[in-house]
Amino acid sequence: MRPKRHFMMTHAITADPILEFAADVRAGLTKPDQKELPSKYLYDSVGSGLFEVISVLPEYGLTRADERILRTHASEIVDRVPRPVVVAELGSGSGKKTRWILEALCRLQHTSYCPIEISRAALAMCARELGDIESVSIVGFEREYLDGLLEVAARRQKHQHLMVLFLGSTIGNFDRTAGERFLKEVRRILEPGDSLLLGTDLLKPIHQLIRAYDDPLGVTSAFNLHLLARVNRELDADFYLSRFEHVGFYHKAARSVELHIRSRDSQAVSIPAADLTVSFDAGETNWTESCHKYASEEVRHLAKQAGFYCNAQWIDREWPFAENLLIAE
Ligand code: AVI
Repeated sequence: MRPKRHFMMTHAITADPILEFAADVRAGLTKPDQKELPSKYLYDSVGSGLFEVISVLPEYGLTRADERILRTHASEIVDRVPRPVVVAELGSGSGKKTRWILEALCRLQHTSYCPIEISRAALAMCARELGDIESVSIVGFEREYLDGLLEVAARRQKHQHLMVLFLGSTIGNFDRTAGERFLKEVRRILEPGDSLLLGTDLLKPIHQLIRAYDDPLGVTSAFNLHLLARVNRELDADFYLSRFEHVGFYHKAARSVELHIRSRDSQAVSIPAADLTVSFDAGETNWTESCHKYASEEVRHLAKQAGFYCNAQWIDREWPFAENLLIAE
């Protein structure tokens, strides 16, 4: 007999996404010092597909390390979490990695799982991926992270704890100050005893980091440059992709890999839907994403600053990556 699937989705009422995209592109490309295109726009269906490919590249060990820890330690992780518990995941993606946690938890209790995502397609994929787990009900929230989390927290019953999953080192795409601020916001929504399972990519040799973000096959380059193709498609712009190139370099002071798109020559690009013509000097770059790397003790300190204590840390041996179980104080 086919397992019964429980899936619901709540939609957000948002402003016109194209107008928002145009405003963000205009604001980013008119910055006086460093032009930028916000990294959140990398993750449309093309970008998310390319990121799935990045995550299986031999040079990019982050996702496999994350999965290895969750697969190996899921029972131990859920044993440490106060129950009964509702699970909320910030940026679930396809939901593949979450299976281990949900299966371990569903052996102990019926589990409500609430993926929070701005992408409706990712929520649907996540429901398909995880809907066959016995004793799970899935309610997807098409929301920004904190808005979605507020809603999940408001809906839980008095006796239920919350376990928040923030996997895959997405925290690393915030700069350190913004990351700490974000964790504090998450903590403010939680009650003492609630938990946060936080994935963080750890510091490693620079040559290894550079290869992970500038792979020889050029998938990360395609992932980065596709943002220009998206601006062309959605905002009627005329970026010639071959006149730009992907750059990934290590920023020592920030302890992050920075992704930029560099103009190969001096040129002007018109973006009618953003009411903008923008000039690039030869060699000038657009900053698109930063990927911060942490030391394991730094994560414990960060947790403390944000109002959590670090109950346990699991570190992968092959690819330095930590899964951190933080409990709200
Ligand atoms: C989504 N995030 C955790 C990835 C990272 O490694 O910071 C994004 C990425 N960008 C290029 N490659 C991977």
